[in-house]
Amino acid sequence: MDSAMTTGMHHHLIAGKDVASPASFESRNPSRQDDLVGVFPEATLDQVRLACDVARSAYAGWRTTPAPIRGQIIGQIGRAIEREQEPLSRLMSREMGKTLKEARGDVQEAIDTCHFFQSEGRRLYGQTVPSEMRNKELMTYRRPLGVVGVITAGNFPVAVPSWKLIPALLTGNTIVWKPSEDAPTTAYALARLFEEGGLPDGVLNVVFGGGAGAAGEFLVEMLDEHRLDKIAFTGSTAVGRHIGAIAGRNLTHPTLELGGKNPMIVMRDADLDNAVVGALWAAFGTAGQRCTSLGNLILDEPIAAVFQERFLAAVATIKIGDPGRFDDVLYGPFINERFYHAWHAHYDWGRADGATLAYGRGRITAENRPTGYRGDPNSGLYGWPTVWTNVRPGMRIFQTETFGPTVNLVTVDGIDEAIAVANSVDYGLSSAIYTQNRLWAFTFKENIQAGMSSINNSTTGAEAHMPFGGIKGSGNGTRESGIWVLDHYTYWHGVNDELSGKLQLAQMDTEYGQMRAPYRVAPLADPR
Ligand code: UN1
Repeated sequence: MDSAMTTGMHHHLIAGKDVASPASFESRNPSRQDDLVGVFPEATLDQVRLACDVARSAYAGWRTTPAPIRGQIIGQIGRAIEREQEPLSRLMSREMGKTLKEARGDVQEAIDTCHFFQSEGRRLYGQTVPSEMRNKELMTYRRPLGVVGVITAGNFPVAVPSWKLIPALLTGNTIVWKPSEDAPTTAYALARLFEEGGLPDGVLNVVFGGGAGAAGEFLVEMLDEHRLDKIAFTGSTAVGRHIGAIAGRNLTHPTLELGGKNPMIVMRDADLDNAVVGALWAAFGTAGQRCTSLGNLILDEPIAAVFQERFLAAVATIKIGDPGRFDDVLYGPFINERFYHAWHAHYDWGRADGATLAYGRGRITAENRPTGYRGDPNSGLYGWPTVWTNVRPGMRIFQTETFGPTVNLVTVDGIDEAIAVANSVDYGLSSAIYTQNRLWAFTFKENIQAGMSSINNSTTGAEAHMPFGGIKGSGNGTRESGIWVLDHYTYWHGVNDELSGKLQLAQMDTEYGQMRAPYRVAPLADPR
């Protein structure tokens, strides 16, 4: 990765050219505010509009490029990302604060997505369908939608954009992407690798800036101007509802990947060592800043006390700090101040709800630090791992996504109550159960309200070729990844080809009447 990608003033990428804006914003390392990672232009409404118009002009050429050729370009992008995996991962870890191990996984998810979709360019199957007429053929085709707006979050700055960009491009759409202002340098470097892969100018355009009142909101407005045919968004449920309403009034189908308050059930027969490790990772990995992070840990009564004891002992050993300096930390800083404040506010809710604060003391500072903290906590925003006990469904901390290092422990009696409690939130993204009992695992699978479930594993860690997405407040039912995502970047086009040289009327000029019925049904009595 050349150093120009990661230093100094960056530009929007529109029509294959660098475009500047009058205003700019900075991206800083959340572990060390004195480390300036990049300076980025703040897109104006006119620039977002221009990017959409450029994508529209590029659409005709891109949609008619043979799909296997588009697939080959996706393959080339994948190889470019693979070559740059290490510098890209380091850049990501520096810019948004996840550990290097996790950053490598994030980049790997994009590489996996490229591998998957490269060969999808040689499938993109349609169907041939028998006609009810002689000398007539029916067939179906997947067609691209047109210009797609993509808005992504900073917690997975490579994986989550790739889930959208790669299938959208493979199926022949052109794109305007507004990456998160929390990881713009990582996004810029990724976009340059997409360019290197051989995308024609204007097929992928990138505009930088904030969300509300800025580039993100401008991009959504492009639906009302009929400059976009679709929008794909990963972020909060509140913003997702707003985008969904605008998309809906324009009769477009948005992709909405929203929040979660993901449950994990630990049953009385579970392998507790395994469950403790799984819960610890699910709740505190990425500092709880995954949409798939564990929110509610639901414990079956006979093991609740012993599990709680072992879990709290494990929480006390968690190592936290700047992942750029210490490679053994479980998690680093908050990605941004907004996430920190939202998480900090949950301490008030927990107290007001009457839950018991079993572990955690807010922001980590030099004077207020857990033993596992390494380095200088004042250089960034770090949160104590936080554990609440005596939590009940209905409490605000039980119901609301916190997006930070905190988990609620809830005690239940048996599988039926466990599932009912797990389902009693307005989200339905991910879920997990620890049990050795196959019937309980089956009952969970059948009844849990979630788009994704794990049996004896974490709520996080979806693989790149499985359908990713949720139900209820976690989204609108769209899925990312694997073959399922194709339906969200294409529409089905049914074609009938009349070869008979004459007008044959469907349903009317068929041969049904000439066929002998296999049995006779008594005719209905004449009503007259
Ligand atoms: C997200 O937090 O938006 O399943 C995505 C996981 C990751 C993706 C999370 N593969 O946890």
